[in-house]
Amino acid sequence: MIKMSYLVLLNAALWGKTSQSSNYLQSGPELALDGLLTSWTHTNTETNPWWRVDLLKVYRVNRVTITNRPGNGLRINGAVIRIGNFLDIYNNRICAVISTLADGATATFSCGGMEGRYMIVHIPGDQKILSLSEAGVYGYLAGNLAVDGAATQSSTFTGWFAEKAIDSNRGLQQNTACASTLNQTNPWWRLDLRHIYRVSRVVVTNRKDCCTEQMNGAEIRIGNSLESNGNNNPICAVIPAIPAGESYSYSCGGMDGRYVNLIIPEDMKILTLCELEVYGEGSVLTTVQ
Ligand SMILES: *[C@@H]1O[C@H](CO)[C@@H](O)[C@H](O)[C@H]1NC(C)=O
Ligand SMILES: [Ca+2]
Repeated sequence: MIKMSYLVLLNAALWGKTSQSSNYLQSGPELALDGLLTSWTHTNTETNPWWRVDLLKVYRVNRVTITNRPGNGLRINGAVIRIGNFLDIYNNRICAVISTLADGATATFSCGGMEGRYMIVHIPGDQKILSLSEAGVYGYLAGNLAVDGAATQSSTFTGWFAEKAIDSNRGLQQNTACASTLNQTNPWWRLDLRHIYRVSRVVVTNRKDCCTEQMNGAEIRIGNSLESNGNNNPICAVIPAIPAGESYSYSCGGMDGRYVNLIIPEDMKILTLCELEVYGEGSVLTTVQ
């Protein structure tokens, strides 16, 4: 038996909130996300009907999938797929136009990383009905993943809590926006992203006011193990030094992990960190056998 791990790109639409221009009978907008090809959304016959999913966060959308209803499939002809951040659907950019799609068929539309919180399907024109059996949105989370995580560290210098390195404040105005350990052996800081991500890069900001060497030699480690407090996970990079108040980006080339650690593996060291940002793919690792 081969045991393998692989990344399953989740359909980001699944946790989104749906709406549409009108509901014909009980055919609500959520029926495009119930996984069933035998149920479909259905607007009234109207001018410019639309369907929308709010992904709740901004994604870089690589592709959209649309499954047509099993009958009357010609109604989809001319439907427009848009991605963007605007509630006014026509302000969002067009990813694709569906010329035609066979009854019950699924088509994939490449959106090339268009950024948006909303994916909209609409049909321009009068006397139109919009029906979708299923819709999918696949892509990457666009923002800093760290802000939804939880931080902890090996020890805390008065008031310099671990969370201050994920408070979206790089601490350049006041150093109270930074985290710091006590002077100790192997000081470490850990971020729990709460889900497994494929990390493309980590951005680390050093303090500006003084003591810039309190980052030197820190290893950035990423993985899923909490062995040794997560400090045995694979290394993405070692930070030789970061100038005062600067933010350095470390490319991790798609390391998979839920935990991101910084550790200085030395005696009598203080680890100080003003901000740590994580960027990567919003997907989940699944183990199958
Ligand atoms: C850490 O403690 C050692 C031993 O007391 C001391 O020599 C060293 O200067 C301290 N480091 C810092 C950065 O305070
Ligand atoms: Ca901060």
